[in-house]
Amino acid sequence: MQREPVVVQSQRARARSGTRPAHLHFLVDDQLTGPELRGWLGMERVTRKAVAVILLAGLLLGVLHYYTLSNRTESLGEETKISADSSLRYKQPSVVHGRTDVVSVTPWLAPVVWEGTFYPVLIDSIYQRQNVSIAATVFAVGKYVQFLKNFLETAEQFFFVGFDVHVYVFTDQPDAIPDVRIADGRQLTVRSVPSSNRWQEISARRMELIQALIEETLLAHADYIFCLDVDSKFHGRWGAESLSGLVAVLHPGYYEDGRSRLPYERRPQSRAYMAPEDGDFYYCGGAFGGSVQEVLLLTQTCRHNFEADAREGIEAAWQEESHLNKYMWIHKPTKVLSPEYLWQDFHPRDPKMHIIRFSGVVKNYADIRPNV
Ligand code: UD2
Repeated sequence: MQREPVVVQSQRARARSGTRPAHLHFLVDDQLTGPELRGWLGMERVTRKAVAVILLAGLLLGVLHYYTLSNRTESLGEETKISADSSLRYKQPSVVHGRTDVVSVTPWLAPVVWEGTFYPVLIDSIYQRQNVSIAATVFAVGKYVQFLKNFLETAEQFFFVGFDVHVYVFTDQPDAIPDVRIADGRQLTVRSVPSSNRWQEISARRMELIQALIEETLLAHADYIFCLDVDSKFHGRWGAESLSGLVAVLHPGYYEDGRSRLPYERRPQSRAYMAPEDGDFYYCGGAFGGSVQEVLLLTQTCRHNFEADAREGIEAAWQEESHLNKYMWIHKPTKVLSPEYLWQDFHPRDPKMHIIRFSGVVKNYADIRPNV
């Protein structure tokens, strides 16, 4: 009897066409004999093995995936337990009620920090979980050492209480540093700096010395830094609500003024020049900060521009404060602190300041500065 034509393609033909007829099984079972059939039966065995291996691998992957997911859910459960800690039981926040007498966000969406815009316990717990360390610099050169005791004692009471804080005092009189009790977890380091017969130079050189401190030490040992005037004292909490990448403080003398009244450097020859149509706010040189990386960039730039100006015989109206304001105009601060964070004692109290956290003491410039 003539054999029925075999409908099955040869292996080579299949490889070429890349297809396999759907009815192949029937044809192989019913009609193939000899080497072709053995070949196909061999192939079938290989195919079955391959399918079994794929199924097994799929099963293993499924089991693995299941365990990974359940582990992740368990660790999320742990986090949920932590966030339910009693330190996080606080009044429900509202998005429709809040302070209406002040603005609490800039046009570039950086928070402006005022009393009543944050929950201290909540914000502290967020940063405490990150184990952040905070450095603070303060300069006490010449007669300004007299302000150190008050500054350091009140910092112990109000500045980042409960955090890892390291205060760096820069002075030309290391022996005159007052003996102040420092709490556990806090440190104080004294660094010697040269004196100067010009207060402008003492004030402005802070940028260079802070830059060196960050490069030599802080990049490896601190997360955030605040640079503060020594002729000041703390009166209220200054804590984790002030932390951010680049932090500027609104100057207490100009926060309600229009651009034309802000004491920016107005001479185009200076690198601190601000045109009449430039400027957001006027920030003070007596308090600024942020992450050590951001403050490093700020100090490098301000120092470079101050020194380049000096080589061309120009000193900006308010020395490094003018350069700081130019910097903050170009690189917007990521958080702005209200004048609660640097008030001046000679100003009458403004009812918008629900609290004064830090303020400059009244001083007689003629008595304490090396020059007028
Ligand atoms: C403003 C700024 C200040 C700085 C200055 C312009 C505020 C509140 N203050 O303050 O930061 O930008 O304008 O340069 O924004 N110092 C000494 N010994 C001296 C002189 C100064 O240690 O003989 C240090 C000290 O830490 C002092 C700081 O430099 O706090 C600023 O000097 P200032 O307080 O005399 O400057 P002032 O009041 O004009």
